[in-house]
Amino acid sequence: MPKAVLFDLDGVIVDTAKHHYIAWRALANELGFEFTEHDNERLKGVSRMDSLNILLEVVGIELPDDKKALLAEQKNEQYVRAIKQMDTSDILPGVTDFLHALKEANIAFALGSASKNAPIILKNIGLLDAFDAIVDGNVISQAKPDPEVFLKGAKLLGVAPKDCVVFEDAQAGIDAGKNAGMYVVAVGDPEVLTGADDYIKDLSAMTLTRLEH
Ligand code: G16
Ligand code: MG
Repeated sequence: MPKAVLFDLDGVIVDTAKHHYIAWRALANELGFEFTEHDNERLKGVSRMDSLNILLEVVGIELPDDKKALLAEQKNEQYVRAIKQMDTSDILPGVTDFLHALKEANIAFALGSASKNAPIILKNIGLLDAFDAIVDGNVISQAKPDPEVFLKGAKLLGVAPKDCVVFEDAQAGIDAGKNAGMYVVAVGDPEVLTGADDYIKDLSAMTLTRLEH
């Protein structure tokens, strides 16, 4: 049995991916470009500024750093307006039951998210105090696929990386978990996400028995 579990936030605990996409698409439209859901797949799990750089690469323009800082801020303002409306009904299927099962089995769990907005989201969905540790975009210096976010989580929980399981919905996050030497469960489509150890549609498919890999 693993000793700790590390959860990504967006796409695993809550579906904020759609709010990120709507805000990035609005920004692209304002710049005079389309931005499809297919293009958006590359932004999942990636930091805010890296996301903007990918978007600008996709639409084929270059901008100075000060302009990019303003655009990233503008996107974040729209995104924050959306997540301020979130509540417990936004928790994805299976999450609450699985967290309870982990608590009962005395398996520690932490958040490992690239988002600087993780605390607002967790507060709004009533899970701010549920996690034994929180590692988010405010405390990491290397974005996924760098393993920093998950290695920090394991360290805070006092558990060796090989005894940790990561739940991730983004390719960058799956790669980060594998780079950390952890067992990775992908939340999503095996045709889109590669390199994970197990695949589930959402956490309602997860049990403690299945965790025993
Ligand atoms: C999330 C999202 C990314 C987003 C990043 C930064 O990470 O998946 O799309 O760009 O956080 O978010 P923010 O702009 O709120 O700091 P994760 O790791 O929770 O999936
Ligand atoms: Mg995610």
